Amino acid sequence: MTPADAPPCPPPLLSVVMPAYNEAAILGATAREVVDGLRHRGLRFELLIVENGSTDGTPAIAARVAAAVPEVATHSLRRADYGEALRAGLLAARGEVGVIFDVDYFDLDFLDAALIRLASDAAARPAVVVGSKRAPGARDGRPWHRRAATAAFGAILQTALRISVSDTHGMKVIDLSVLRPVIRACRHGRDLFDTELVLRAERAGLAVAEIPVTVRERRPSRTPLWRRVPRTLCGLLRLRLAVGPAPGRGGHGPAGHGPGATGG
Ligand SMILES: Nc1nc2c(ncn2[C@@H]2O[C@H](COP(=O)(O)OP(=O)(O)O)[C@@H](O)[C@H]2O)c(=O)[nH]1
Ligand SMILES: [Mg+2]
Repeated sequence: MTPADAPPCPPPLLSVVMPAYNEAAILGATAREVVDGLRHRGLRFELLIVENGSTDGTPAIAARVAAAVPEVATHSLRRADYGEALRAGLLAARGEVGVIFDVDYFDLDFLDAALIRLASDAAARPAVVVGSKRAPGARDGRPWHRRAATAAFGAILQTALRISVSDTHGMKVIDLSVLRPVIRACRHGRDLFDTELVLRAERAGLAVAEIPVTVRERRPSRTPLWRRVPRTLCGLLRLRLAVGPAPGRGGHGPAGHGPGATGG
C-alpha cells in the first residue's frame, strides 16, 4: 500500500484535564460548554474531571456528567490538592495532547490557537503552549490587585528562575508524548505545579511557547492574596532549591538537558 492509499490518520486524541473543587454551582455548565465546543470542532477528545476533597455536590455532579456523556470520565483523589489533581489527570490521560482547563476559566479560542502552534513543523513545535495573561495582546478583566500579583509573580519567575514565558498559571496545551517524563518528575503540588511543569520542561531543553489570552473567569477567585502571596514566595524558594540554579546565567539561550528534568 502506498502512502496515498493509506487510510487517513484519525486526528490526535485530546485529553482535557479539569481539576474541580467545590464547583457544584458551575461544573455542569462548564462540562457541557466544553463538550459541545469540542464536538462542534470535530475533535476526538476525553474530558477528565479530577475532583478531590470537595465538600459540596461536586463529586455527584461529576459522576452524573460522566454517566451521561461518553467522552467524560471522573477521577477522585482523597486529598484536596490542585497540583496533585493536575498531575494525576495528566498522567491518566490517554491523549497525545493534554489540555488544562479550570472549571471557572477556559477558552476554546485559546485551544484552537494552541493546536495550530502544536501542529507546526518539528523544529518550531513547542512541548507546552501557555495561555499568558501578561503577553502583549492579552486582555485581563480581573481586578487590578490580581493583575498586579500576576505581573509581579511573572517578573520573579523570569528573573529568578529564568523562565522564558511571562505567565505559568492557568490554561495550557501540552504535547503529552514528550512531556510525560517531565510530569512524572514534578514533585510540588498546589498552585506550584504549573510553574514546576514549565520550569522542568525548559530545563529539559523543551520549548515552551505562550499565546496571549482574554481572561474571563466564571466566578471570582476564592483565594485571598494575603494568603496566596507568602505561600507562593515560599513555594518558589522550595522549587528553586529542588530544581537547582538556572543554567547559563550568563544569558545563553534555552537550557540543555540536565538533572532538573528528572531530579528533585
Ligand atoms: N481537584 C482539585 N481542584 C482544585 C483544588 N483547588 C482548586 N481546584 C480547581 O482548580 C481550578 C482553579 O481553582 P481556583 O480556586 O479558581 O484558583 P484561582 O483561579 O487560582 O483563584 C478550578 O477548576 C478549581 O475547581 C483542589 O484542591 N483540588
Ligand atoms: Mg479561578
